[in-house]
Amino acid sequence: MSRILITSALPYAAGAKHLGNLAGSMLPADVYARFQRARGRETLYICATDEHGTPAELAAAEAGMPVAEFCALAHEKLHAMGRAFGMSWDHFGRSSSDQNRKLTQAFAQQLWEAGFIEERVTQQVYSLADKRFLPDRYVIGTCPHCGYEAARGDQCENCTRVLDPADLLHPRSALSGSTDIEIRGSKHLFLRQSLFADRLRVAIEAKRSAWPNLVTSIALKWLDEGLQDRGITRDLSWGVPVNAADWGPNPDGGRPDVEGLAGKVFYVWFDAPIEYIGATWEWADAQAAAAGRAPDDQDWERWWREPGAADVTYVQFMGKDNVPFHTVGFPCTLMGVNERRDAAGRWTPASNAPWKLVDDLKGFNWLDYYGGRFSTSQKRGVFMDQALELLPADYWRWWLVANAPESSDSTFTWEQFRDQVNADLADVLGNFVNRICKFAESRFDGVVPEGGAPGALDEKLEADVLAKLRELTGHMEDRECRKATTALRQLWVLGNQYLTEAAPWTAIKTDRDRAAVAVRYGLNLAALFAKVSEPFIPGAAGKIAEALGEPFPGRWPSLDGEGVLTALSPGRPIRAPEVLFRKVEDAQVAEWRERFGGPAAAESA
Ligand code: B3M
Ligand code: ZN
Repeated sequence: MSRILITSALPYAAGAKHLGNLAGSMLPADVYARFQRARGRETLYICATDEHGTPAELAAAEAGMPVAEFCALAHEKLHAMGRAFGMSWDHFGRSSSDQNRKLTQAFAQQLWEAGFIEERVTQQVYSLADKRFLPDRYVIGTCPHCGYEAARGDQCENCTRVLDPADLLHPRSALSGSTDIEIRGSKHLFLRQSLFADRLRVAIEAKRSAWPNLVTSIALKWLDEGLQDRGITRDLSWGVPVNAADWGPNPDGGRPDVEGLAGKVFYVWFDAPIEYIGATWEWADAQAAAAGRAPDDQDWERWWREPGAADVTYVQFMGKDNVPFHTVGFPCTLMGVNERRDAAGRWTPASNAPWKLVDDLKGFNWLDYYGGRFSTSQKRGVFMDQALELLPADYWRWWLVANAPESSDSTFTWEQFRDQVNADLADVLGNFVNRICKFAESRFDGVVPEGGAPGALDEKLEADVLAKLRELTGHMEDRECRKATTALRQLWVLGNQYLTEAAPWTAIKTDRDRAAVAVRYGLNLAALFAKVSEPFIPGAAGKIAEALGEPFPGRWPSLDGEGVLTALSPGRPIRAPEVLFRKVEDAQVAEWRERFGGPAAAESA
């Protein structure tokens, strides 16, 4: 059986995240990780804060804090917030860790010595008012491709194109707003991505039927536009220092310009994906420390380096703006470290322990707020910390997965949120579990009843449940969020339908055995719901499991039909859980709409 390695895009250490950030990476990755663990697969779900580069520096400046201190605090906050939303990370690391610095510097050195990194003097935006270079997000201006006026120097948020600060029209400083800007030469390192274009195209074409269309089309568009070599260093002080003094000659005998590169750091998008590996190393070190053992590189390399990682399936989750960096940028780094290219353009392995490339990539569109963008600066939409003040995590998890922006953008409205969580969670799942458990408590002394033989209705339930369960499992394996929630909802509905038809409250008046069968099947169904709902709504699933005396989290039910509704043996004590889901009231919706901005706020966006 394969092992499953899961990463979700690393949130910038730049303050609170809105629900859209959660919906398009961390949450679906968590649902998938929980599912794979329940299936009995050895699973490792890794995430971290992305702490370098201009996003963190700008946020620290705004908070008036030294950047290292700001990042440490932001990491703690994001870690706590993620846990409160039920993120089952095996490790939540930091891209500023020693492990990541070592890996980033080692990779850069190998890429240089293999000839994949080149030095160039480039034209950088320099602010006379701020007396400094302005890389990436330090510059704001008009996107030369789509005309969006608030495009940042690293990427246009509107058309997702990756930019260079010098590309922007009407540039201004994000620090001072000054337009007193000039272009100055500065020495930088470039990753020669263009050498990888043909190989990348073959690799991405091969994934056309496996990856979402969104992902392959973004990646191929990038290649079609002609893959550019990418600057991987910046004139900043916060980041992984360029360690050129340690490097040997490149294949032409060239030495790096140590002086010209002094004081520079690697570009955040160079070191951030490497942190997927770095965080795995952090995890292994923490595991060893907790067990009182000496750290062993094998513990993390078995997830990341062939041949040990040959049985690992690596799955990445991210929003669409991150796709180019994961389909092109990071693979170039890893291919460059894994292989050599000779003067004739032939590729050969660079070592017998190549690093693992992504197997499956799940990309998401945007989640909007009343059709407009969530906006931190304009205080529009709901942020992770606020959401949990209003309602438990399960409500948000359910709605966000059920409405995941998979094939197109999707939009959050308080009205739809209310209607859907009330219908699915309170009326269907909560109501079913409550009815069956209460009835067993009052009429069967709070134990799983024995006696009676299953009839046609019960056998039909078993068959219907098994069919839906297979469907749900298939959608989960395929990481189809919406389809999976639809199948799960239909499974819950089967419970209420069964109870209505079997009507144990009527049967008990004349045929106690008949009622016993219905209650036994109903309780078993509730136990099954706890198992298969756990990836989505772990809080409520845990309460159901506890009420039924079931282990939690449990194993995903077997699909061969053996005992799908007979896990609870007669005589086992059970009790009704506390109310699983309170309904969201109209008055709450009105209040929250007011507080977080409703359609009007979105229109003015
Ligand atoms: N921090 C971008 C973002 O938060 C970035 C992802 C890094 S993944 C290696 O949108
Ligand atoms: Zn644009």
